[in-house]
Amino acid sequence: MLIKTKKRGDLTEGSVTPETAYLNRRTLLKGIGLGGMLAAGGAHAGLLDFLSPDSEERETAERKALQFSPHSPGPSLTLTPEAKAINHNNFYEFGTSKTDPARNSQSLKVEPWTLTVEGEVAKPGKVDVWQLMAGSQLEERIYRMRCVEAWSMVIPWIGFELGKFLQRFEPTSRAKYVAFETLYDPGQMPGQKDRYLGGGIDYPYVEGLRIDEAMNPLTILTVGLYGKTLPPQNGAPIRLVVPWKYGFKGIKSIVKIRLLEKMPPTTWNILAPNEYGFYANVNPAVDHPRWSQATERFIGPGGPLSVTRQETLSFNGYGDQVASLYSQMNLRKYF
Ligand SMILES: Nc1nc2c(c(=O)[nH]1)N[C@H]1C(S)=C(S)[C@@H](COP(=O)(O)O)O[C@H]1N2
Ligand SMILES: [Mo]
Repeated sequence: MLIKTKKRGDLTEGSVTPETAYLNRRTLLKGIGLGGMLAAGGAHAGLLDFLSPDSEERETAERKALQFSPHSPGPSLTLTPEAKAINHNNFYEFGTSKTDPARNSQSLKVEPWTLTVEGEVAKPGKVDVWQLMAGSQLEERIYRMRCVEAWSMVIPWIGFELGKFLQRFEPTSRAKYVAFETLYDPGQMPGQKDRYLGGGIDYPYVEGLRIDEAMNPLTILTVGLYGKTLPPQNGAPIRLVVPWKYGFKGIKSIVKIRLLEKMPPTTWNILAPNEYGFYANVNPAVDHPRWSQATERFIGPGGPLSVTRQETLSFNGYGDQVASLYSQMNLRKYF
C-alpha cells in the first residue's frame, strides 16, 4: 500500500515526529544518479538528498498513489521508528539474535554488486545494482511487515516493482516460478561459516514465488528504507518485499534470480516443512504448529518494550489486491 501525505488520517498520534515529518517529504524518487550519490560523499548517502522539490513530480506521485487504492483496512498505519527497523532484524547469515545483524553486518561489501537474471527468459543478463538504482524510477511504498514469529512493523521502503524489472528479461511461457538467492560468502557472513550462529540453515538462503505473485504490482525489489539506501542488516543492496506474505519470503542481499518451470526449494520450508510452507501468506486463521497467528506484536513508537498487541489481518491487509490469486486453493493445505 502506498500511503501519501493525503492519507495522513492513516497515521495515529504515535507517529508524530520524526516519522510524520518524514512522510511530508516527497514519495516518488527518480533520477537518482550514481554520480550524484558519489559526489555527495559515498554511495550510501541518503537518497532523499538528491530529490528536487518539483511539484509536477509530486503530483505524479500522488496520482500513482491513488492507483494503489489508499485502502487501509484494520489497524492504522503508524510507522515503526527507523531505529527499531534497523536494529531488530532477522538475517541469519549474521547470527540468529535480533541484534546480531546490525552488529555483525556493517562491513558487508555491497558495492559493486551484480545481480544475475537467468533461466526461462529470452534475454538472460547481469545487472550492476548501483547502476540499476541510478537508472530506475524509484518509488516509496509504506507496507506492513508481518514476521511469522508474530511481530510486525510498518516500514517505508524505496524500490521498484519486481514484475516490471523481470519483463526486461522477457520471461518465456515456461516461466511458472521465480527463484531468488542470497549472497553466499562465508568470509563475510559469519553465520554461513558457523552452523550454530547461522541457525542450522544450509546456505545460500533461497526463496521463491509463483510467477503471478512475482508479477503482482505489490511485489517490489527494494534498495532503500526511510529515505536512505538499505543498511546491510536489512538486506543491502537489494532485497525482496512481498507485503502479504510472512517476512521470511522477503529474501535479502539477492545475487541471483532464476525463472523456472518448477517450484523451487525455499529455505524455511526445507528446514521445517510442517511449519513453513512455500506460499506463506499471512493468515490469522492458520496457526503455526507452535503458536497462534491470530494476533501480532506491533513494534511501533515508544520505549523499547512498548509493543501493541493487534489482530493479524488476512493477507496482512492486502487481500483486496491478492486474494484472487488463491481463489482455487485450500489455504490450510497450501500454507
Ligand atoms: N537472506 C536472508 N533473508 C532474510 C532472512 C534471513 O535470515 N536471511 N530473514 C527473513 C525474515 S524471517 C524476516 S522477518 C525478514 C526481516 O527483515 P528485516 O530485518 O528487514 O525487518 O527478512 C527475511 N529475509
Ligand atoms: Mo521472519
